[in-house]
Amino acid sequence: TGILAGKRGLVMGVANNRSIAWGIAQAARQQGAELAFTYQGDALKKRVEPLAKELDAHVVGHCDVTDGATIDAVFEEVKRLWGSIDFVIHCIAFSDKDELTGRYVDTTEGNFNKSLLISCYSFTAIAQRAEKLMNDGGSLVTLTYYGAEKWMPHYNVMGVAKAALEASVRYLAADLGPKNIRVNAISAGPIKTLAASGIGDFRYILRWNEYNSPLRRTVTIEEVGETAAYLVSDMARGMTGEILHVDAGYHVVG
Ligand code: 0WD
Repeated sequence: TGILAGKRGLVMGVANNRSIAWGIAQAARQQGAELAFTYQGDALKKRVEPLAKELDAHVVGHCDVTDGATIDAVFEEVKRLWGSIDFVIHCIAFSDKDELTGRYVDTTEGNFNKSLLISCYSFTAIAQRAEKLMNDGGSLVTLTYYGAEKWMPHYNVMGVAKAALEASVRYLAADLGPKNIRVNAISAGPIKTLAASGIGDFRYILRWNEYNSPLRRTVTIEEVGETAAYLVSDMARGMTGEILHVDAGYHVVG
């Protein structure tokens, strides 16, 4: 039972039990979904396997989105396992830590390309593979941040990557809509995760959000997770190309 009963989904980007992807996986499982996880490299494999077990989820292999062959392999495995798929959750981003502080203007070409490849293009690369396994419609969700819309201290090239990611949500939604594949993003408020700890002054940003958001607090991975579960469910069947803020309302004041 649950709003995702009978649905099968791939969750990409679990690094540990603080990951937003983990919050989404828990909520999706609670709502009845059957899940599969990818991991990035052997170090994360050891973390992801026990987490997958907790949710009776499959582990469908190593995926480094900078290597298209590993994306192909993972979707081949999903095809072998299930034949088709109902949703994919993309929780993947990267920038060199040294450039998540100081000025955007100092971004190097190398880190710009790598950040855009991993944080933006990978969602399109995944959509290409997912489309082939979504004969009956489906749903794709990615994670973005308010730094795509407004300047934020230290977010730098990630803000530019997220702006491109949000634009790609709209283009993918238009391309895949005729196949009843919905494409949406959640713009999450700041949450202390591994990736976030690389951002300069992150604790200050958390505190600032606590003081200034309408709900006077930050959000949890459980809250982001439950919104994602709703987005990939049939309850959200009329929504695509949307950027949904789960940020305690910060976007109305910031
Ligand atoms: O405040 C936050 N934490 C927010 C995060 C606010 C709003 C949005 N987000 C976004 C992030 O930008 C990201 O897109 O949510 C998504 C998930 O991030 P997270 O849960 O905050 O961070 P984390 O638990 O670190 O997961 C991100 C994972 C990587 O972890 P690490 O920390 O090891 O880089 O992205 C994956 C990896 O598992 N990842 C990759 N996966 C495949 N191929 C790659 C890659 N090349 N690079 C990173």
